[in-house]
Amino acid sequence: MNTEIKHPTSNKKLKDWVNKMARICKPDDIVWIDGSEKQKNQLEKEALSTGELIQLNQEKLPGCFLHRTAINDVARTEHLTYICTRKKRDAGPNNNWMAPATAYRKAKAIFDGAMRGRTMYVIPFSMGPVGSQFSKIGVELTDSRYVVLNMLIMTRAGEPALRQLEKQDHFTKCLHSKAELDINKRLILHFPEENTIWSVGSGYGGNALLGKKCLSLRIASFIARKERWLAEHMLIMGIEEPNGHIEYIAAAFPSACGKTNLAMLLPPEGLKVKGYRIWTVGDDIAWMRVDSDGTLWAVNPEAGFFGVAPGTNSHANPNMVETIKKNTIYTNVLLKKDGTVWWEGADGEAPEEGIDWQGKPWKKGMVDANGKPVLAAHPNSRFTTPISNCPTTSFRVEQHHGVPISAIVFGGRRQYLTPLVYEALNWQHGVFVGATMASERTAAQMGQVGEVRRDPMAMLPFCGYNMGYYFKHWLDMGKRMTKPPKIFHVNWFKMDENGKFLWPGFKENLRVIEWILDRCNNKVDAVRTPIGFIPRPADMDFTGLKLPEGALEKLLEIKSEDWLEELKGVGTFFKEFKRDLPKELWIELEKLSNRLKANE
Ligand code: OXD
Ligand code: MN
Repeated sequence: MNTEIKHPTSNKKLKDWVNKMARICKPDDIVWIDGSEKQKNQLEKEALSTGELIQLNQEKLPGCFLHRTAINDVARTEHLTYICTRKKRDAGPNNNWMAPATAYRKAKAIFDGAMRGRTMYVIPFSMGPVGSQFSKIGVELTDSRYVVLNMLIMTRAGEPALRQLEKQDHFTKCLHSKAELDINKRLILHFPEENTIWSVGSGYGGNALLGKKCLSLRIASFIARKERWLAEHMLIMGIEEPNGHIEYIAAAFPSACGKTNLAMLLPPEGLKVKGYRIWTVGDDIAWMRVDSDGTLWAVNPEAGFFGVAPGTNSHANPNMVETIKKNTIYTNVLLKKDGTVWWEGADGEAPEEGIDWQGKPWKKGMVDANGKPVLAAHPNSRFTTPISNCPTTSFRVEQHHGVPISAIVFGGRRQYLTPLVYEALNWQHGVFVGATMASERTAAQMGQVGEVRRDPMAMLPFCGYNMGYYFKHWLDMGKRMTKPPKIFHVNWFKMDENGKFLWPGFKENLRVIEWILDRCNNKVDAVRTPIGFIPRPADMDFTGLKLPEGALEKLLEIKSEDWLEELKGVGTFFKEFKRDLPKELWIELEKLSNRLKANE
């Protein structure tokens, strides 16, 4: 390697670190990413020649490419993901923990010489608008062109971030190498006390695009507690009322609950006549701060969407269908003969044939040796696409101040227990509602169908420290606000006794959000129940929607005996945190239990 490489920065800490990491990884060359179109085109050209990317039909999908990952590298590998704090207790029962010295030693052995014969790209990037008080700068070193091209979509990468590093010394040090893409030599390590991430052996987005889950959630959540703000796994959307006034909400859902679809929904016909419009600020991550006015403000730190392809179609998400027509990188989907792409649940008929996500010839109706359909696209196939492509992108995504949050919405997938919507009694109770969030497994997931999995605030795989401290931090944040957002819980997935969904979901969800905003603006009263406030049916607008007879009653039904049973599971979950669980949550559990018993 050319050891005399001239780095385009005067930041000594940055130069020293790049040199030190290069001595470990031993790349043939080092290239700094400047964010220019020219450099991007050059990288695309190289990626096409190495086979990392396949060019798609440029007439139908301009600026779009296809990438295939290794077959065993198709999702986040949570069992290989670690939080490496000095004290194990600080990582908490919610994380895998490794001592920092052990983690560095193990990973160094894999990183050693891993970039021989390759280029090390240095990507300076900003999460959040460059220079905003919300924003954080990171620098990712990687030997993957696919990672560089995705980071250019997902973050604000290049010159402006580099210029910011002339003014500040603190940045998240992100080291990534594909190495051998060997699952046995794969580690995703976070060192929150050193603002450092080391990821090796994977090229999958969630493991390799280090600005996303690793920085914006795991490392950011740790920093946020120290700096007294919130880094959350939440969408941010604006709802414009007919008079032009826009209210913003932030919402957290576990995977497979339609977070991206909700973030950019089109109003249903019946409400469209009222003049509502939805504005998308973000679909996955929210960074939120208490402003001088005592309210909560939020930005989306990302600049793109990393969406799941299967199931994306004009019914579920017409805006996303529009968004991914240009400048998009598709990963692990079917390549059609005409150079376009397809996945299960895409618009229209399945094509007769194509090349599947593994690069093998595929034919419609194909089955494997066990008679099971051969999937054209991997169930976790993805697209990476700029947020600016989206027809509903909020004009405030680049505003340094972010958007004011009126409501925080938690959600889960529960067949029988949880009503369509309820409002927490106050902030402390709302934190309890978030901390007890859970979803049932669907047939699409491994394990027992219907089994309840706890996923507090949808942050279980993403909280970079002990969640007991995290709950306490949430409680403290509430005390710092003079006008905290109201907290709600929604469940789009309630079923009748025959296993039929009671609520149509998708765009109709706006009717629930309308009620939520009416509550925030004190426009409607509500029914107080043991679990919180639920709507009076007359306060929800069902224009143009005909629910089956009795459906609304079932959607809003609360069965005390079922909730008391649920609380047993909650208690078991809380006990995992031992003395680190804030006493306020035990108090909320007891109060809820008493209210339910009084209601029996
Ligand atoms: C994601 C996830 O990819 O939550 O956003 O897994
Ligand atoms: Mn996510």
